[in-house]
Amino acid sequence: MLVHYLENTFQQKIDAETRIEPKDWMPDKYRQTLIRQISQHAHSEIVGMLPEGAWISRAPSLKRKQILLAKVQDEAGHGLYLYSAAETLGISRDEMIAQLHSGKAKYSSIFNYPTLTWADMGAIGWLVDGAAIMNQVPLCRTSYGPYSRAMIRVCKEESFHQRQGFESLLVLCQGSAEQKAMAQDALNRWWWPSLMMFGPHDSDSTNSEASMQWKIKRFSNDELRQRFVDMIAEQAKVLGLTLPDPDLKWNEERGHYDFGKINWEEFWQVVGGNGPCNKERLDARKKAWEDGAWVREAAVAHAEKRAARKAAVAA
Ligand code: FAQ
Repeated sequence: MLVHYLENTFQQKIDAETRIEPKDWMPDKYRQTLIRQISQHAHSEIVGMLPEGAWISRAPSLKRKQILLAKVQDEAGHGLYLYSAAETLGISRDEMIAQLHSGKAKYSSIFNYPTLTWADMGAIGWLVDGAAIMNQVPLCRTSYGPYSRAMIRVCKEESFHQRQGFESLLVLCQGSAEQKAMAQDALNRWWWPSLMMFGPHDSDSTNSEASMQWKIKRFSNDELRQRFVDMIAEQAKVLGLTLPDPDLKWNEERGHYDFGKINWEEFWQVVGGNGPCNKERLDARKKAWEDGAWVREAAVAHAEKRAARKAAVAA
């Protein structure tokens, strides 16, 4: 009876667009769904540093190196805000990291693809950050307060990321024939995986119904994917590049671009741990965690020493 009352009051708050805050009552499934989504989002930001991080030492100029360094640092910051937001729901950072390392928690499929050329840095900014913004701007209005507030800053930074990616590709596209071919090759490899970032079709999306009712998600996976295709198809014209999809065609009646079939078999293989770089990415994260153990130990020892000193002064 009481639970029924609490659930009704909770849904009324959601319907009235009142943000849910950490100390408010919430259904356990709402809490668990948020922990799942926010922690997976945080893991994606941290694992997402790896494909671009590999190019910092090989950037073609000081300017490009500075931009890439700043972008990769931003992704680290996003991961940290998101881990903090998830912690307000009662899970510890250590538990989340353990779930990533054991394979229990997912991270975005996109980061399991290799970065083969410099043009991939442009393609990631334009397409991957572009898809991230399309999905994350509505999350600024998500129903859980700490998540929605974290997303406001994240989206501002992602928008700079997308612009730098587009500009970097534009420079390549206006360069030599070889540079333009390199940009086209990067687009060919990143296009379909970018569409997969939005998740399975709505009919196969197991979490969507509850997440939409709770206003964690404001738009469905397919709606956001369609908006992304419509945006990128126009931007590709400015670059003079061709999207690798023979079925891409403006549909006057729908007012949207039609596009070809996504290879869902590939998507589920990558999500299941069998993508081109899954093992490499997880190994890199585990090694970073182990190599950083002394820093965490030193920080705890320092905090303990300070607390002991303060207690001694007070005594
Ligand atoms: N990869 O029922 P749904 C970034 C899983 S950050 C792997 O539709 P949901 C920044 C899903 O977890 C990119 N797994 O799930 C950056 C679920 O499995 P589960 C990350 C995926 O949660 C840029 C199952 O499939 N962004 O790019 C994927 O309602 C550049 C069924 O799916 C976010 O995390 C996938 N692509 O909708 C960094 C945004 N898609 O958990 C560096 C927040 C689905 O039940 C460089 N997250 N799955 O075991 C979301 O908006 C949602 O979680 C979705 C998925 C839309 C991703």
